[in-house]
Amino acid sequence: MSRSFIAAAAQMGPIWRDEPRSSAVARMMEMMREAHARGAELVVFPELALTTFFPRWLLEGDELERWFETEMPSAETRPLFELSAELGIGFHLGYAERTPEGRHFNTAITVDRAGTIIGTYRKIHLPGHREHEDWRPFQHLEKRYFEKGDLGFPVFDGFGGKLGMCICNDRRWPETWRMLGLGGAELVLLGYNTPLQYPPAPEHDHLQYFHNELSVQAGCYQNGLWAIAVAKAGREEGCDLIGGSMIVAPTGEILARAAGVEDEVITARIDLERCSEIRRNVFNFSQHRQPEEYGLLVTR
Ligand code: CDV
Repeated sequence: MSRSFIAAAAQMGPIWRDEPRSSAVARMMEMMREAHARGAELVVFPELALTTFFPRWLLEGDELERWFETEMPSAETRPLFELSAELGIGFHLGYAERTPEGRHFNTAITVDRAGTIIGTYRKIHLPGHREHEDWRPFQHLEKRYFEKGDLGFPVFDGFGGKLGMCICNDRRWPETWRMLGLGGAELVLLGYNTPLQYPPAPEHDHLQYFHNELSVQAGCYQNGLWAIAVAKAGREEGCDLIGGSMIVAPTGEILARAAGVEDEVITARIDLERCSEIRRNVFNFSQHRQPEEYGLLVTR
């Protein structure tokens, strides 16, 4: 496959609490068709793209378990895999995973143009809190509902290059990007659900879009790689989520950006050869990196 191809970010507007997975999948299939019609060979969907962002509520037992997928593809998601294979367009998707052993992860997969899963990632930086906190306008119980990912930051072959993934809060951590950059990733795929309100520090609410761009642009530039960052956006069950989905070049430039907070497809041409513009120059790791000076990064 050519190392230069068109890719799409498929931002999703809100998913309601009682919206069936089949409805979310139908919305994704419509955007997959649009991305394909616009020449895309890869389309990226958000974090936890099949359901509403359920960690905003304290849930127990079956009320909680019903948000998790026990197989992928499942009866409800298989149509997306079939359309991918029919159109010859790959995709990336986030979902809540329950393993056969009963472990729970916030997971993302990448699927190639034949509809086959080629990469799996489980979220490592889980934000929020473990116990219900009354003072919050909404909960963020990712630390309660998910285990820390146990797959590291895998880099795998796909779309003519090396791919990596991360999920939402991971994008704020330089360590995520550096691990992927050191692993050789040329394109990072990621989804997010980022509330416009951050209740522990409301003085930063007006910076939510800025911090999103700052994190992704810095990650791309400092590691000489591409990223496709995709939101679930809009007012979901009374909670406002930022949009701002974007496709970012290794220079840190945003080449495409979503305009609204609804379902929206944006596209850009990704040329993986362009990673070397940065990697052969200012961030030539083998020439300029000084790992012997970075001990604190892993000892504390
Ligand atoms: N889904 C997330 O990981 N959201 C976090 C919020 C809670 C700060 C984020 O980093 O966007």
